[in-house]
Amino acid sequence: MKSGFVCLVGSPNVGKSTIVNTLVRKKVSIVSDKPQTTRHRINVILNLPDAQVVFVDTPGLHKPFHKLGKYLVKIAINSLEGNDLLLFVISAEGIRKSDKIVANRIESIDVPFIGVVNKCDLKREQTIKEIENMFTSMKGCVDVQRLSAIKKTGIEELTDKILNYLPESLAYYPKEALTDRPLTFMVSEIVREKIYEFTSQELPYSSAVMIDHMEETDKLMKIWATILVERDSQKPIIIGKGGKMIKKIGTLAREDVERLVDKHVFLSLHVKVKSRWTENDKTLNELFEGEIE
Ligand SMILES: Nc1nc2c(ncn2[C@@H]2O[C@H](COP(=O)(O)OP(=O)(O)O)[C@@H](O)[C@H]2O)c(=O)[nH]1
Ligand SMILES: [Mg+2]
Repeated sequence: MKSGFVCLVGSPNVGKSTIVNTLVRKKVSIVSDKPQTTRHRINVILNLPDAQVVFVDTPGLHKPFHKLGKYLVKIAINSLEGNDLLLFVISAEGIRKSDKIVANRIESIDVPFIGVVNKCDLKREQTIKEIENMFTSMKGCVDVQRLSAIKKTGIEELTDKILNYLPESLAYYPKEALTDRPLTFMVSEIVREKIYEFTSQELPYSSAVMIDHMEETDKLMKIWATILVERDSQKPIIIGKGGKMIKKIGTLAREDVERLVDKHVFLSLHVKVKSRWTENDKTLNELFEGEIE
């Protein structure tokens, strides 16, 4: 049996979380078109007949512009070492300055990596070749792979290549496990994904979701959660006209949670203003408990 940890690294928005979901064929890590959607490290588990691959999805590495951003970069950096393999992901849209910063990080540690060019459906042959050349010239590069996580091309080839670099080892998690995270975490992430989807500008970055209480019976799961925002003016946006927005967020989040837990879900959301929580160490420590050294 082969088993090991494979960490996805790259700039924000290159498609890391989408790749993880495609690799395990289930939506576990949240995705949006806005950078810095992934705030936490999450282990997403692929169980194969003779192997267990633990994918570590991280927030992207980027230049932090507020305290929350600094926490995200710390989580991404802390996640690099101690893996059996890295997947260094760059988008076929082109090499950005932040990709070069990531490259330096990767070369400074002693873990092999597969260079992944994602979004190849955009068909930028010249750029794709440039990215592949950059990968193969780097220290630690063991292979390259072209991918479209959206169109699901290159996924099987990538899985096979990954298995080549995993050590013989017993499984780290039970066979039926999909993630290392508790359900409370998954639910708050799903609600956050809907906020990212339906609100714009600074609102996604000003909000966080905390689970207040959960009750479970055989047929029903009841969840009460609070959406934190930073300013009074943001509360009516999340609630929407006549409560329309919060209803939409709640309904779609409930449906996703139902798919995840396979039972009926009751989800109650309420909104609370907590001024400048993105700069507040106490709140940040609570949100990122166990993820920051
Ligand atoms: N065209 C295209 N878009 C993609 C692909 N993979 C991801 N995306 C989009 O890129 C955006 C960022 O994806 P996400 O997985 O959240 O990126 P992350 O920040 O690196 O985790 C989303 O809008 C995705 O739908 C792909 O293969 N092709
Ligand atoms: Mg992500």
